Amino acid sequence: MKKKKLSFDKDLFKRSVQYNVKTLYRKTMDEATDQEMYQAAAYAIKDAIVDHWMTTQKAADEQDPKIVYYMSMEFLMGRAFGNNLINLQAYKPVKEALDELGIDVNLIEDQEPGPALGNGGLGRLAACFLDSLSTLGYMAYGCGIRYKYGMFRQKIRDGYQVEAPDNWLENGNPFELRRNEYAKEVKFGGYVNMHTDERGRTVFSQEGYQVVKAVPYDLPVIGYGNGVVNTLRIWDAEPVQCFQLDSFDKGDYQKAVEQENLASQLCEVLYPNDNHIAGKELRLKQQYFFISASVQTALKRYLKKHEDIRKFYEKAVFQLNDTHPTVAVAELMRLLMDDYYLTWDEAWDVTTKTCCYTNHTIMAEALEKWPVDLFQRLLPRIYQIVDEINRRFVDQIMRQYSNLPSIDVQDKIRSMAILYDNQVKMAHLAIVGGHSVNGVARLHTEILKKRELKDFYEMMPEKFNNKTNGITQRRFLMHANPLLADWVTEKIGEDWITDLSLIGKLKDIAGDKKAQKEFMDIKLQNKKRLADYILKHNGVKVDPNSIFDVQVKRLHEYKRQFLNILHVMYLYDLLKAHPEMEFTPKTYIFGAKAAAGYQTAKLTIKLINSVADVINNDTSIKGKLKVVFIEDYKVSNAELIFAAADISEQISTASKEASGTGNMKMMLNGAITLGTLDGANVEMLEEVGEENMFIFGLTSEEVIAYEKNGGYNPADIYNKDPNVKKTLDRLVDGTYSRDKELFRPLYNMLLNTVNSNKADQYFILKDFESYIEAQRAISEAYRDGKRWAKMAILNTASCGKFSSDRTIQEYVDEIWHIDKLDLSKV
Ligand code: NBG
Repeated sequence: MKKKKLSFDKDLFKRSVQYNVKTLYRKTMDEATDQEMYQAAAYAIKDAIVDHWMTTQKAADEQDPKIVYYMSMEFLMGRAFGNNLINLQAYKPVKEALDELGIDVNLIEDQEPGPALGNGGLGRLAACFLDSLSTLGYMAYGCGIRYKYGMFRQKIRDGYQVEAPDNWLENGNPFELRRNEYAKEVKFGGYVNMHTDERGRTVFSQEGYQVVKAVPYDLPVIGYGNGVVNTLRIWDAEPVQCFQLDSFDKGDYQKAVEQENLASQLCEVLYPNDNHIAGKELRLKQQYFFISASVQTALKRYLKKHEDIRKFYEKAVFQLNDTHPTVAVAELMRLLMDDYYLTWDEAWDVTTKTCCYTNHTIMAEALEKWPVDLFQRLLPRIYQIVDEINRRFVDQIMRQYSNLPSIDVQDKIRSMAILYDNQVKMAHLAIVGGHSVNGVARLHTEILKKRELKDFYEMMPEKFNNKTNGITQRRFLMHANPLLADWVTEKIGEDWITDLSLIGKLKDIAGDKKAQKEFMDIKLQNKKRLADYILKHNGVKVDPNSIFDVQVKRLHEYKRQFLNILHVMYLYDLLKAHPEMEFTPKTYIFGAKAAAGYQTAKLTIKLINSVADVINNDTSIKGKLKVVFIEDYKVSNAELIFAAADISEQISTASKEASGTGNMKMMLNGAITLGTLDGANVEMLEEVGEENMFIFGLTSEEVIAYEKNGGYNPADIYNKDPNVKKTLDRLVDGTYSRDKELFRPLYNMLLNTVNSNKADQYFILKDFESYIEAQRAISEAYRDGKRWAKMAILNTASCGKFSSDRTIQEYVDEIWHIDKLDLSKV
């Protein structure tokens, strides 16, 4: 049976755009700029959204389902305009309407600065999850921060990364609603006063604090074709009240100024670190700020309908996206005890049944630990509670392991206590204070259980579970690659849009000659689209018939962009030495932002650009090899890149990449993965089969064994293999830089112990040979067009598991236990 589409009134939309241009800008259609036209169109779309939004709220009020609060410091939403149209099933009518008004929909879409309130995979995952929650019809709130400046804009100057502020709110955000009526107060600092009230209860109150007003802005999150609109609620900070100068004595005046300053700083900027914690005081303030406001809101909402706060967990679940929101555990305890007078045990029961924690990394530098004195000074009452949670937990460890020798018990305490070495360990608080701990791919979860969190797993195995990540096919196929999306629909019908497992049906036609030709034609068109973008932005001409070999993701040593560019250097030498060799033309495409203070990452960007400069300008190789670094990699250009990729580089040191999600986005678009057995690559291999993927390198067990036992010396490889030696020497012989010392730090990192880091701690040289071999295999496979087309189709066809709809349904079934809204009843 064909499902009914949502209705959309095209003529009303047209009138609305014209009206908006007039009332917002006092202009006629001819006079409006592109940006003004975008705003006018976006407001017209918002009108259509609001009705659905209200209906969803009404259904939620009547049906009173359990609500997911997805708490996250990051939501990397990307542009909303096109995505909203897709999920409203209004893309085509809007495109037609705009055409009729003489406006190009692509031009309009390009006017929107995508909200970049996230760094990379972690933030984008949160965005995909919201899309899936709405599409599956579950009631949810995303809870986050409305940073005034999101992820910085990257410029490349003379090959170096330069950061520019991302002033995404410059022209306002037509999709948001400011909800002053839901503002909350959040308190920092001061001290805790303890006294007994008239009913004999011990009451704790924070005194001498600074307070800021948290004001929520709501953004709609539209489900695909079902009329469900959830809310991303992001908080901004404002001063509590404008103070009157004359009514303040000197001390108050000082405090008032400080409060104002705090409010103006809090939400100023997103910390641009991925898989790395800077440990700044302001960051902890940000965390407590949005968590306190969100937890207060959730409790308020519950109490509108329910009396017994001890059953809060029946109607709410907090999913903590990594440790960043973990202070929610203590904040919920605080509110339940101090404001709602529950006993410790009652509050603890509610808290542990409400909170769940997702771990996203095993990288040591990403584990959040706060100095006790900072934590205590900033959050005195919260600290008391954490201290008590810790005391009780340490007791529990001692009881549970009372049969062990005391030295072993001490080991357990050292590895699991929440407070240890004068630090507050946020992951430990998240594990102890909730009932679920999940990793984001099977391998990652196993590593957590067997190694990183081994003692916790032994003590509380029931909490641990895996939820392999996924991505939304609405944005990453329908919106990113309309040609392929239409082709898939033509072949198997449109139900894959909400049930990606159906895409497996394409396997039947993977060997079909006509299907192969169509599929590769679409790929070629997408490669031409990207080639145009590259010509425009980089001034480099690339050949759409060459292999587009893509590595786009945050720049991090463990992700090993360095390995990739070293191989390009190796290939270039080879080609120069053997100009007549059989050579499959290749275009290596990079895109990556480096954290502003991450020197090695920044130098790697410079190296990529320097290599690109030399190779792209060497006419002797006849354009067979090109290297492109795409500036300012972000959700919007990512979509163009994914659609055009032939090869998807997922080459992290095995065991280090928790899951990866770019790998899934490129697989869905028919790229073939070149990867290590890491993160979700392992599960992708199971789905697509080893003949349709290029796997190389050490396994995670091998890496972990080397890390534990030593036994790897990169110098052995350097000395043994003349080709490797030659490639590495190029880093310091002036080939890629007049200043021979420029890339010396990278060279040293491979061969010498630097600071306390072992030489080549990410096993680049160890994996180099097998990487070269895999690259060679790719070139060979590409020469066989039929084989390649079949592999590419099979990748798209085997992507069914990697929809975030599947992931979310697993969270629902195994952790959240929530029911769907039924809009047909309102
Ligand atoms: C990242 C991992 C990725 C993973 C995403 C989403 C952090 C801390 N972790 O491998 O590095 O895909 O989280 O789970 O950003």
